[in-house]
Amino acid sequence: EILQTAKLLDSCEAALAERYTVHKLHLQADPAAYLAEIAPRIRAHAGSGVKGDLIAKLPNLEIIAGFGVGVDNIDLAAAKAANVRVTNTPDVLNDAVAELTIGLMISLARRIPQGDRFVRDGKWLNGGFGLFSELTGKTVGILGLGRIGKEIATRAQAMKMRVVYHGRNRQENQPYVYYDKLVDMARDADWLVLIAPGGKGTDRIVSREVLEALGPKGMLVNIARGTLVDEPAMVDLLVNGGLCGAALDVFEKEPQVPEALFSLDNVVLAPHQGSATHQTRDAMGALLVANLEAHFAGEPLISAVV
Ligand code: 8YV
Repeated sequence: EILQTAKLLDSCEAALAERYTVHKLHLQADPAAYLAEIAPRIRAHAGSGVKGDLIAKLPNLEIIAGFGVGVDNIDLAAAKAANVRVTNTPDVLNDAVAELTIGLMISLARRIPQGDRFVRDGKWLNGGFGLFSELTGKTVGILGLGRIGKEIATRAQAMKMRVVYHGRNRQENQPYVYYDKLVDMARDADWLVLIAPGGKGTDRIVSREVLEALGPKGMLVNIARGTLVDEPAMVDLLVNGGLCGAALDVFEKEPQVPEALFSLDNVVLAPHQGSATHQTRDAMGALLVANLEAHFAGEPLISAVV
């Protein structure tokens, strides 16, 4: 018997229902009472967003199969302490996220969403739209040259950009220049792309100082987690010209987005859709299920975090 506490992709829910007895806590009239009754029978949790107090209520929990590569919304320490395995869905979303990153960058540089509105609003009839910047020849600094970061780097090179990176460590066999200080990379780069994991280790790593180093000509792209950025400082700099622009797929308190951004022309906003394609979400769902199957068959987990 497995537990779900939020809706999952339809194809993933169907695959789970074929294999397991699934309890959907989020659909219960009295979730607390329902949980108290089924808790001892639950051996797995399907989906991310698992706090330590839920783990504590499930004495026979063996595994949390997360949906997503990021595990910042699963209490890994509590899982480890309770001897509960945790899996995520890495790799299968690399291309989709990298693709959207480049899409957002071109959208921001060339003002594609604004141009669309300009045409729809009939403003073209009164004159041209304007001239903007392009990616060609610019330097992009990538924060987090992991699996997705490398896919972004390859695509940025295809856009004739120069790629540099910052992360905890310099990586062997990478053709890109490494910066051991984020602030130095931000100062030298035209674009700063964030694709590092969320969680305590990266909380507001993109501080006001880093944003000021990126500066009035700098473009920020966040495709990772809102928590990486000092969001109030970012908004302030975007409003006051301290940053040239930002393309943001993620925010600190989703789905809340700072309203000050809505009226800005130098910003492109997206609703956390990096992995949101049919093929990628289906693959993520299939990997979640495959991890559960491996676990219950006593086989090695495919993508274990804990
Ligand atoms: C979400 C993501 O998981 O993989 C991640 O870490 O942020 C996304 O793919 C997705 O929005 C599902 O909720």
